[in-house]
Amino acid sequence: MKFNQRLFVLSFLSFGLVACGGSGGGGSNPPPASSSAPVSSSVPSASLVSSSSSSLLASSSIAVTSSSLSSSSSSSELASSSSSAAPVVMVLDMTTGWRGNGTDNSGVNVNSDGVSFTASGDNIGAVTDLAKPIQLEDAVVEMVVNVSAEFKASGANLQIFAQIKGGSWAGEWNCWSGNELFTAGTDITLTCTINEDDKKFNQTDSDVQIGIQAKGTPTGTVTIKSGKVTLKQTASSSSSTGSVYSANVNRLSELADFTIGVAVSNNDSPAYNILTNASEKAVVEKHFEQMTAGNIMKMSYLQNTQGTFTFANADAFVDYAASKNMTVHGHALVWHSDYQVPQFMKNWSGSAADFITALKTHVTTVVDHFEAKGNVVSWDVVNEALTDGSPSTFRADDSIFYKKSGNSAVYIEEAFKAARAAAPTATLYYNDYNIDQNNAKTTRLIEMITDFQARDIPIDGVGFQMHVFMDYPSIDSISNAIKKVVNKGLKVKITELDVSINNPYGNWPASKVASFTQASALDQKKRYCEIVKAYLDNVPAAQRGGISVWGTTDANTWLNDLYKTQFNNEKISWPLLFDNNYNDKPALRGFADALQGIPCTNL
Ligand code: 9MR
Repeated sequence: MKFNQRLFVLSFLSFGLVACGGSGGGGSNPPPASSSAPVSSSVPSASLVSSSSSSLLASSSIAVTSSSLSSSSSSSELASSSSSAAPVVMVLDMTTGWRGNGTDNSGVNVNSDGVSFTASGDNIGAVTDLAKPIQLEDAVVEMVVNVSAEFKASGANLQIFAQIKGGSWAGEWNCWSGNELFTAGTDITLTCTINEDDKKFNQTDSDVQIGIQAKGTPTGTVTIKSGKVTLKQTASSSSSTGSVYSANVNRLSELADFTIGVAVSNNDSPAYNILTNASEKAVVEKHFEQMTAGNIMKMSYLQNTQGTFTFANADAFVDYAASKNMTVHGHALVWHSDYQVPQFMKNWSGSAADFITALKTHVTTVVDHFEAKGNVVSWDVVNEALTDGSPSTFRADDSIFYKKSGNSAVYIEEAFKAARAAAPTATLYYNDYNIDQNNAKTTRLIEMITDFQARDIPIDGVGFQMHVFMDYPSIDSISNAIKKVVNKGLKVKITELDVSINNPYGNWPASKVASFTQASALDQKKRYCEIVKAYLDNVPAAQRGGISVWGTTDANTWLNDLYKTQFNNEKISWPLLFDNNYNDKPALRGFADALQGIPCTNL
């Protein structure tokens, strides 16, 4: 392979570090008394300074830059129109898609450090693909690399390059990194601006491969630890949040050794119906391996009139999941929340014993029905039966189940027993919000578990809903709460994860974030990463029930409804992994970073 070496631009780039913004508050219900104070946010942006110096090659210029650190607050939007100056950042997935480059290469080795290759000759390297259409003119490629002592001693150099995939070397861009730059075993960030004007190639009709290769007479190994490409082009999405960011995640669920799921709509939200909305389908099928019905498996959807079960919608949803090799997390057999409690239960005038029988009939009939399908592998048996505040108790006045069971929480254990009888191998969860705050509610939860275990009530796990804010609750609280459940030997499932940018409980409205800025998006990326990391750090593999996000697109989040009043009808939660147009958000990258053991940053 021949290489054009007309222009070499090399620079070192450093990014500044950052404090996250956000403020404290509660979950889906009233805030705790102990909301944390808001923290101001500032996100330094990276800046690249280049200076030319002469080159050995007449027509080349080599620019070596020193680190440049800017700490100004970033206010750039994730484009709301094509006139925005938002760069499109593509983070290279270091876990898959790489291959050896150059004649007689021996392939690549992908491990937790990144992508390595044996530099056995001139032009041997590693490449990955960027799908067409793309425009790389003036794009900045950054790769963090690490060379072995043998490579350093061989005197060989490195070259970042981009070219048509599988095509000739013509039309290629590349940048030179001389051996003198490397210290064996020390990471170095190589930056290449690909701007050879006379070497443009057709990236609209051809895929591009991008990578790094050894030059000279190399021996030893080179490891690419991470990489990203910042396109010069501005975002062209018409999305209201406007991101055309790519997190470069091929399939989120493939990165985890536990189940990654998502809540989806059906006829409860027709515009986003998983069975008919192609964008919804595409994102769900691409990244997830489990679905939860956002609403349609709740009580009133399945048995609105006593004795008449309506399974058609839920069946279609569960069958669709099966057809895509996805499992289903059943949600929720028993939940007090008014709108989905059937009228016949609300109006119950019979005895407490008969009410419990009716409740058990619901549980048994529903679980039996879906057992027959085989892909409903777990259930939220009882949802949100504990109160907020301190001390936390069983919900009483606002729970029809408690009241109609003779002012008793016995309905909870009866529901678990009925579910176990109908589904001997399904994982049975108690599911709740705010228990991640490691507060009085968490304490009460643990007491309930202890009691259930002592009396052989069949509970297998706890669902942490995890409707959280940017800095509340703290990762420490989340970790400690999770640990308490782990210590009881139960499974932990994050069942309804979302991370709202705005928090109507903490210093509101002074803390309001009015638009979804790049700074917010990157802070959210870090927050997602930290939450997933806390899960990995604190839940042993055998007790991981998985993580599910509560929706796909920011356009269809329950938070848009919940905070209608506080947010003055503005849709300013932006809590999910995909923007209004189903484009990746940095949050998706953050989730993936944690799964791949990549440090959590807002860069
Ligand atoms: O996302 C659900 C939303 O569409 C419904 O209107 C709402 C009804 O209260 O329920 C939402 O989902 C809830 C889930 O079932 C239980 N945990 C809290 C979720 C958000 O409210």
